[in-house]
Amino acid sequence: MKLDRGWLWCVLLLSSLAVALVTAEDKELDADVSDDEEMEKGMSEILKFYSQVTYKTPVPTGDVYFAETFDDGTLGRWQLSKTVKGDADDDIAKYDGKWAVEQLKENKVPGDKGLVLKSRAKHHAIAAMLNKPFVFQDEPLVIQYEVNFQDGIDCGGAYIKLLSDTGSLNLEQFHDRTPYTIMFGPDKCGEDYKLHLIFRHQNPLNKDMEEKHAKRADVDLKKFYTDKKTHLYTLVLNPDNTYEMFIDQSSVSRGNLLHDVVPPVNPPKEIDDPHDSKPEDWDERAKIPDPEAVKPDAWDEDAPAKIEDPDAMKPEGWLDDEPEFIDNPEYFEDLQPFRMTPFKALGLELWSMTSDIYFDNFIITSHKEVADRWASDSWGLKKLVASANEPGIFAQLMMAAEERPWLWVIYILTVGLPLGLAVLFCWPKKSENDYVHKKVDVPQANEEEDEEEEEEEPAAADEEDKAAEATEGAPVAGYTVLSSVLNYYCYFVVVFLIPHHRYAYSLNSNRRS
Ligand SMILES: [Ca+2]
Repeated sequence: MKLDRGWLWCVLLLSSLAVALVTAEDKELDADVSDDEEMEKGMSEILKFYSQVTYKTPVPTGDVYFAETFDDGTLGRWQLSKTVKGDADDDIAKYDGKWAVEQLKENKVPGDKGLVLKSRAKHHAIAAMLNKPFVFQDEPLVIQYEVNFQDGIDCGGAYIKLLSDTGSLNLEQFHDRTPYTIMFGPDKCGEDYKLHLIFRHQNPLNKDMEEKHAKRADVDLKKFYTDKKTHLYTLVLNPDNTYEMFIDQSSVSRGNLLHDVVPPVNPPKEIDDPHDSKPEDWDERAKIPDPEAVKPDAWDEDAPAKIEDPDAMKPEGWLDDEPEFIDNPEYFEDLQPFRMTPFKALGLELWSMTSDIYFDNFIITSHKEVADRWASDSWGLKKLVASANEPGIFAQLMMAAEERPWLWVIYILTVGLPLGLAVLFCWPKKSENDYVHKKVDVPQANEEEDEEEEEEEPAAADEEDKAAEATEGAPVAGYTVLSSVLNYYCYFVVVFLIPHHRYAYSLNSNRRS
């Protein structure tokens, strides 16, 4: 009897795990082909939450050089480029990529709009003048804006250029070679996920402009390009030449314009002597393999593999004191690379193989706290709405079962199994008491019947006695079995159920867009 019950539970446990495993795989496929509308319907309840979010177009709380929310739905202060890209093929050279002002496709905040790059495989260029030029003096520079790769990103950029105050700046003629002071923002091609910080530094000797690239970010950037959420990009440049870049207000890279850019701002003090020449018959080898070397009988592994070349001779005119390096004639030292060319416009000059890149809430200021406040009034609400829309594991399970009612069997098994085991092993052993009563009461009730029973099943009492003895040890064994089963159950939930539903959700949300 006991053996049968154990087997029954073992079979139940194994089969439910097996079914659940199969289901997990099955559901991944199902999630892939599930209907968009079904998922949206399931989310309608949660969407009620954000209809209650009150959005007000943010207003900068301090002095700014530029602030743009796009919430009025127009490109009023923006100028589309009417020119062509310098080195592009004629058929695609024109900056004819479309821009629009519209809401986010997903996780809309009522009343909030942004700038959207609309065309695939076209050059886009748009720019706007600042309220006043930014001059690099004693105040930091803080640039911040939002990007959402609403359709993901195959190959394309979402960086901005701060256009130098050159006097001849004409936004209608904005193109790839329009002088800029700083280029900042995300860019991706293939599996290379970049966050650019490039500045143009003027060589004080020859007045040439040279691009300096900040070192790569310290964190893996992939998720910011693929999760279809709105991310906040911030650059802080300080008058002491330090810089720091943030994504979603977390630091991803910091450094110093003097030490952490390539090529370095300041050239090396000394360079290889360009006039240092070698004789034509110069042998690069300082040592050669010993031509007479043979492995002797008593081979010494510690002996040098190479010896001085006995035929090596110093070429004629060799100067032992001749310096290998000379002073770099192009040397200069600029200890304030922060003092860059002033800029007076913000431009986006982009090519993308994926459309619907969303931009919003550009701000340029000298005060980080102004940018932070601006973010909490704008990006903060977007983030709130997006996280409210992300269903929890329970909601995901319910939504999945709405579409596939047979999943309820799995849920009941998954939840019911440990409950059943708990009841089985932990419930007071009522049967043992009945046993005692039976053994005591039955002879008083009907001796004849008892005799008959004893005749018919002479071995039954013995068996019952043994069973009663066995059940005394059952609670301890029961708890042990129960605790291992619960362990397996927790393991199953953590390893299969939770990741699966996160995966299923991400598949569904990818498909929705
Ligand atoms: Ca906006």
